[in-house]
Formats: sequence, structure tokens, C-alpha cells
Amino acid sequence: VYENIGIVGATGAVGSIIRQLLEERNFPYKTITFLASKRSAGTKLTFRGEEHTVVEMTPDAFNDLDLVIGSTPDETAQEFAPWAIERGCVVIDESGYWRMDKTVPLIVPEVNPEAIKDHKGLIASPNCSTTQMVVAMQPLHAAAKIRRVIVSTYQATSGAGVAGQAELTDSSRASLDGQAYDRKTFAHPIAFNLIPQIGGPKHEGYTSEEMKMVYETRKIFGDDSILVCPTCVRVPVTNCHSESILVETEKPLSAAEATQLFRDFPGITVIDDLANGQYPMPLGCTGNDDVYVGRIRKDLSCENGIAFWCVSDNLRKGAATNAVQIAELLVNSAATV
Ligand code: 2RA
Repeated sequence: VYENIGIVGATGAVGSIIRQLLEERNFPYKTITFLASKRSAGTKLTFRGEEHTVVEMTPDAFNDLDLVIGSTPDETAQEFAPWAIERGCVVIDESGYWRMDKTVPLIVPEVNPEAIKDHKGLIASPNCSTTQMVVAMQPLHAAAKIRRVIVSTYQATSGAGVAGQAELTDSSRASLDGQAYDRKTFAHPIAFNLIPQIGGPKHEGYTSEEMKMVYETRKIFGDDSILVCPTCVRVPVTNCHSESILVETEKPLSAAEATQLFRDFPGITVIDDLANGQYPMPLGCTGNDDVYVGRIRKDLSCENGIAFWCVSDNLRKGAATNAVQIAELLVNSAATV
């Protein structure tokens, strides 16, 4: 059913990883089309050893496509998704635009794969900071029901695109050389600094990035009673978001039980040996698809609490990998109907 596939935003940072993943995972298709804005149309790409020319994203560009994965800014997703759906094409969207739409399933395949059956032509993939957290929450939630989460994020500059990564390296160099630097992406210096704001003010002193973690988590678990208190911080790290997560559960869990639950869960890798200085760090996790967990311990401040540290490649599991896994889920569920 999904023979003719397209990648919208094919030339962007996440788009290029989606291309790489489709090759690596041997994703099945008959034809593949790469689409982008007028500015990038005409770009030549090599995919599975063949040269492809990027096509401009217009309504008619979706005429012959069955499935597209989009990684674009919100305004672009708002525009192209209806064009594709009207033409009978299923859209897997990485942007933030459709995620909270009641008719759109928001999917992390390790957590709520069953939601795919409710799609009406559009399936959304969550924000990167939410995705890694809900994967890590899932085994604990299934065993002991999570009531409350307190999370502080340490988000890499790649979350702000290629320009964000360049601003970190260029401004760090300028700062070491004692040169002035003209910022374009971040509102404050990112070199040798931390910025406790990602997105604009949204709700009662929380930013839009923080409220995504609240709303998306509840939607993915289908449980509006889960309480989430996030603080999102941009850090001078090129790639991989890290999160300090504290969960309060209904039933008690020991640190050893939580560790075993993490170990047994597909998609999670545990690195946890404090005595020998072993825990997940951004440099060691970049380029990998798993969610990494370490520093697993009892919360000393409440009865049923587990604290842990979680790192994941925000461009892969936080974006491209999750979208490709949703596409695989869709293709496989169509095959089993
Ligand atoms: C960021 N979460 O890191 C955003 C990207 N979607 O800025």
C-alpha cells in the first residue's frame, strides 16, 4: 500500500538523517521522492547509490505519493499536510504544528503503538525532549504507575538546527580569541553559558518547550492525571539532549527493580556504574538510536521516587528515528491487516 514514499524537508539536518536511516534499515518502497522548499529544490542528493533531484514542495508534488515523512518548520507542515492528505497520502509529521490536534495520533512506538490505528491520514512524532523521557518512563509506568515527573533538560544546540550548532562552535572560537560574535540563533551567548529558556513564554511562567513536555506526555500515555514539572535549558553541547528525571510512582520500586525494568526494555540502554565513572554522556550517545539511562537511584526526598539521568540523540530518536519507526509500524500494520 505504501509503495511511493516521499521525504519533505529532505535537505535539512533531520531530513538527512531520515535518508540515512531509510538506507540503514532497508525501508521498503518502490519509488522515493525528495521534496523541499523552492530554495532547496534542484539540489542533487545521492540515495542508495543513485542521484536524485530534490523536487519543490507544491500541492501536485504529492499526487503520486502514498506516504511522506516530513521534517519542516511548523508553518510548512501546516501548509503541506492537507495537500498530501487530500491526495490520499499518509503524512508522518515531525513538526510541532499537528501534535496536539485531537484527530492526530502522537506516537512513540515503544510507548503507544496501538494509537496508529486511529490515524486519519496524519500521524505526529513528539518533540525531542518529550520522546526520550516517555521512552524512559514507559517501563516504570507499566510496573508501578507514574503519578508525577520532575524533569530538568540539558538541550543541545542541534535542537535549534544546523545554525544553532554553528553558533556554538563559531561563538566559542570567537570567545577564546577575544573576538566579538554576532548572534543569530540564540538570544544570549551560548559559548561558556547556559540559557534557561527554550521557546517563548507559554503558561504561568513555563516556556513553550516546557509545556510541550507536559501536554505531549499526557497525550502519549493517554492519562491527563500525570503531573509534569519541567525546566528546559539550552547548554553548550553540540548534539544529544540530557535530562535529569525524577518520577514518583503509585507503587514502590527499588533502584534495583527500576534498573532491571530499564535493562529489559527494548530501546533503552543502561550505563550505570558510578564507582567506575560510567554513565551516559552526550559525546558517547551521539549517532545512536537508543535512549540511554544511568545514575538510577532512590529519591531520598519522597517515599516512592526514582531519580535517573537520561541521554539521547535528539536528531535520531528525538526526531528522525522515531519518525522512521512510525513509518515502519504503519507499513507493518498494513501488512498484517
Ligand atoms: C530544541 N526541542 O531542542 C527543540 C527542537 N525541536 O530546540
